[in-house]
Amino acid sequence: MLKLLSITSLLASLALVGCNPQSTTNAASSTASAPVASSSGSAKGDFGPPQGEPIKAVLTSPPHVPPATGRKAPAKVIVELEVREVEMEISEGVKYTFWTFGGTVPGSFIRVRQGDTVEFHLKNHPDSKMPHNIDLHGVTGPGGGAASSFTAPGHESQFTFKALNAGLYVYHCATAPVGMHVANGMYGLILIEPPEGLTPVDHEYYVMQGDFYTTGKYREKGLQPFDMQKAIDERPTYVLFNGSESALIGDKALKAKVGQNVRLYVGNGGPNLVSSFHVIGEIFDRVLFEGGSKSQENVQTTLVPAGGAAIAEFHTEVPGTYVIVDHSLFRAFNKGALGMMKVEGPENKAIYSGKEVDSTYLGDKSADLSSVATASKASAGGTLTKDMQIKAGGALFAGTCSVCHQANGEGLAGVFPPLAKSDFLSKDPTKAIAVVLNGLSGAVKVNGKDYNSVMPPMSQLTDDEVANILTYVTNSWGNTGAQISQAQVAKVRAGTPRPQGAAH
Ligand code: HEC
Ligand SMILES: [Cu+2]
Repeated sequence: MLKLLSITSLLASLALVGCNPQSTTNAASSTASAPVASSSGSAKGDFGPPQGEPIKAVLTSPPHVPPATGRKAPAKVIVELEVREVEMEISEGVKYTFWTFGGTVPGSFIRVRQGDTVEFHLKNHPDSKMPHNIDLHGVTGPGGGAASSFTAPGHESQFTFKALNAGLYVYHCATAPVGMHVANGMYGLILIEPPEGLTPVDHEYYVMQGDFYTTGKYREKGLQPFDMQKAIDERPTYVLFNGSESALIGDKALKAKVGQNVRLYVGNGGPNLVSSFHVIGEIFDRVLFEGGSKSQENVQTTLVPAGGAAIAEFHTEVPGTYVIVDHSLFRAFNKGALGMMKVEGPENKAIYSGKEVDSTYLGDKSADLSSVATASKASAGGTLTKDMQIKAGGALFAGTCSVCHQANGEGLAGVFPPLAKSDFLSKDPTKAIAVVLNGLSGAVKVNGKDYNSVMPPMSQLTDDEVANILTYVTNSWGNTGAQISQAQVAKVRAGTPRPQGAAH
């Protein structure tokens, strides 16, 4: 902590040295001569001592948000937050040991009013292995509470602060190594309502992005440990909303009806990446950017810095699935930064002609991937059957291959060759492994017809994913029925020289 502070002050003095001397003196003298009035700066949020009985804060798990405080006077608010280290699913069939504020990633949502006096209790569950603390960006004071809240397993600490500035603030653990505590999921949001409150809306939701670093590759099954080197290199395996690939997918999608107002409290825990937050098919009518008090209108994509937040509001006009992404798109489609909002209600053809186009953006996110996890588990336990492989492969094929080769395997005349009864495939099914891993280009003849196009490499797929997809393909649409194993795929992968960066 001390070390951190001294680095910060060193940086600050370096910055001053860099300034032109004239402006430095001016800045220094003006701060020195102007007395700090209670009506200026942060102190403007001090509305005097708390009134009435202390209130226990309602905390909610994502994607839910506590109700508006509805108060007109400052109160004493008691917040009790418990740190728990829990194993949870980060992706279908993939477990991760998260460190959490309140048992969820992101941590419990806290809502108070500007001028409130907050008595903060941080508990660390006795089963925890690590000490933790909390730095709330909404706190005025050293370390944002971190200095007063270092808490060993089985202990509790307490500090009090006055919420002087209104806004949406990130909180996070600041125990060394800080980056690791944050990467494990230790962040959340605290809303400090302005005194007049926020305009009522039909739905408020809590969505927070974070980047995660596992030793295994994306979607590699089993319990995955944290990878410190990947974190230092800023090469996340997952970029997620609300701590899991499926947090806002399918049944868990955010919901609204046509004609409603929706407010999203968007946070970014980082630890490394900045989010280009976007809802496909919506335009934010209003964004309180950076979680502050100023708003911008008609926004397509809003930047949410690591350790920052934004409040995004929009009105729903037409029904359908709206896909929530980090518009740094490889994160959305290859690292999990994708969620959904389902809007129900009558069509409005004057605004949009209708028809869902889910598959364009959703890929395998719209499929049920539980068969993939089942097959993977069986494979690890040595009980994998061909049937399990076919089921898992079918789910993956829908999201990975069907855009080109079509769901029925017929392809598209002159562009995408058929996989159904393909003589290329039936001659030697193992040749298809190399096609999937390395792609295919140049002239090929399939069932007597010429193709001269490009199939991109799909080396991002894991060995068992490729094995299952190909087993599905060879056992569908009247194909010959071969079974491809994970070991066969691994062998082809290892035996294929690939330029640096293309390989896995
Ligand atoms: C972006 C479109 C696209 C996607 C996605 C795609 N392919 Fe292909 N695939 C092609 C094209 C184009 C060719 C022919 C390449 C050429 O002309 O050289 C091809 C050729 C093939 C062939 C050899 C020819 C044949 O028809 O038997 C196989 C096998 C194959 N793809 C399997 C797959 C599998 C399995 C997946 C999913 C993991 C997949 N492809 C995903 C476009 C695609
Ligand atoms: Cu911690």
